[in-house]
Amino acid sequence: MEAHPHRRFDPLYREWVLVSPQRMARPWQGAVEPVTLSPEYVWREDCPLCPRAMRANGEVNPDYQGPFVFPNDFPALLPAPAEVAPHPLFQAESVSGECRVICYAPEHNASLGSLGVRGVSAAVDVWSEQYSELIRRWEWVQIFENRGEMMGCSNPHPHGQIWAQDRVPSRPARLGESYLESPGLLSEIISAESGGERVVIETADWLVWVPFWAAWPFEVMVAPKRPAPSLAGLAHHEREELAAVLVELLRRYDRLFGAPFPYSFGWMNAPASFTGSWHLFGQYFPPLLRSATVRKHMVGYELLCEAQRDLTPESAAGRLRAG
Ligand code: H2U
Repeated sequence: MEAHPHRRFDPLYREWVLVSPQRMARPWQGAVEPVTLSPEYVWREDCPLCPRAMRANGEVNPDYQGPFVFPNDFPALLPAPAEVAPHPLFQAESVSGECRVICYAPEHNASLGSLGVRGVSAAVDVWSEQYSELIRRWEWVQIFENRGEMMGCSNPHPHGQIWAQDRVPSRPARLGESYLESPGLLSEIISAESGGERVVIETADWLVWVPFWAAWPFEVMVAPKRPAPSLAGLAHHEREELAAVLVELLRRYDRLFGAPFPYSFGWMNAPASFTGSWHLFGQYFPPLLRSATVRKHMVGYELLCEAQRDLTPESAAGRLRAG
């Protein structure tokens, strides 16, 4: 498998990925994107996420000291569902929900990883509280973060988002089907990966690894070894260990190419009315491939057929471990 094309199956989302390790030797003439450095200011009046600054809707943020959550002024989901017309071919359905923004810290020039274990612990607590509050009213609560311009992040101030809605979206719905059909699936995967060549960080309670079927070059999963259904179901020691694990992972990411590592990250917490046994995990999807400027594009074959990668997950894990 180290030198020949093969396909790998993701049993969680039920997708295949084409792995072509022999292509790593090819000359590279793809895009080289310029590195844009975040402005190094601790506070910026013109940043709507900074303490005491005015947001787009005219509200002034409080002088917050720790994590600060506010309703997204440009929400993708609205609380009241709209009427949709039935049609046999062009199916539509109503959806309702709410969106929030989480500023992890007041410092404009920080990143989640740079906040250290205390700062990340505070973020873990806020993620967990937000999930607990929103899951009482909504079926699905998606906590996520886009880091870096490359991932469409609109502002370098360290922040994430929450979208809560009345319906389980497509990918988590597929994940739910896998959990219902194969109870204990993620526990089995974790046991099989533990101590192995795809592990990046392993502690008593947590495993961070490049999944066997990872689509993005340095994609990783973060999961508690005990099958807690959500962040809210974690024990105190699991939360504390999680903060340390995330700080370590984010440092390794930033060290890999010597620059802030862009990614999309999110938590897969249990839906409100899920009847099987859900196993929480987090996923990082970073676009970088060869350097801080050379990224992987999901184009051509990937758009038309399925994800494809050259660097094997085993090599990616090795590089993240060594970093
Ligand atoms: P992103 O950087 O991932 O786009 O997240 C920033 C969010 O902050 C974005 O969803 C919101 C945007 O709608 N925002 C506000 O709610 N108010 C503002 O004044 C600016 C940005």
